[in-house]
Amino acid sequence: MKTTVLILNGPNLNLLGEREPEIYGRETLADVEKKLRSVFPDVDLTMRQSNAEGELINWIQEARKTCRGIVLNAGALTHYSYALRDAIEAIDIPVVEVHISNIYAREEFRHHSVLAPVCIGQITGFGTGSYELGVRAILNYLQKKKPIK
Ligand code: CA2
Repeated sequence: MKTTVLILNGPNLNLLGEREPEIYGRETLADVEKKLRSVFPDVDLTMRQSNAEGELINWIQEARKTCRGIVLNAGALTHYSYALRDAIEAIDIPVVEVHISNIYAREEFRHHSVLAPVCIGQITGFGTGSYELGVRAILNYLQKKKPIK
C-alpha cells in the first residue's frame, strides 16, 4: 500500500507564481504538485490550500486518520497561530514545517515559528524544493530515521 502524505498550504499560497516572483519564484502550486507526483510516484500525495485557519485545522484533524504524515507550509500563520500549533500537537503523525523563502533572512516577525516545536523539523529557504525535501523528511522519519533531538 502507498504511503499517504498530505501537503498542506496556508493563507495566500494560492497566489504562488502570480505575485512576488522575486521572493517565491514563478511556479504555481499546481506546478509544485505535478513535480512532487513525478518525483514520488510511490507516494499517495494530497495537495491542499486554504486561506482559512479553521479549514486547515479540520484537514489536520482529518489527516490523523487518513495520512502517515503532513508537509505543512502554514504561511504567515506559522508565526502566530496557537490554534494550528494545538492541532499539530494533538495528532500523532509527523508534521514537517516548510517554507519557500528563508524566514530567517527576512523581516524580524518571520524569524519565530510557533509551530516548529511541535513539528519533527523545519525546512526553509530552498524555494519550492522545500516541499520535496519535506516529503523526503517524512519518508525518512517513517523509516525510523528519527531526527536528532
Ligand atoms: O516562505 C514561505 O513559504 C512562507 O511560508 C510564505 C508566507 C510567509 O508569510 C511566511 O513568512 C513564509 C507567505 C505566503 C504568501 O504567498 C504568496 C505567494 C506569492 C505571492 C504572494 C504571496
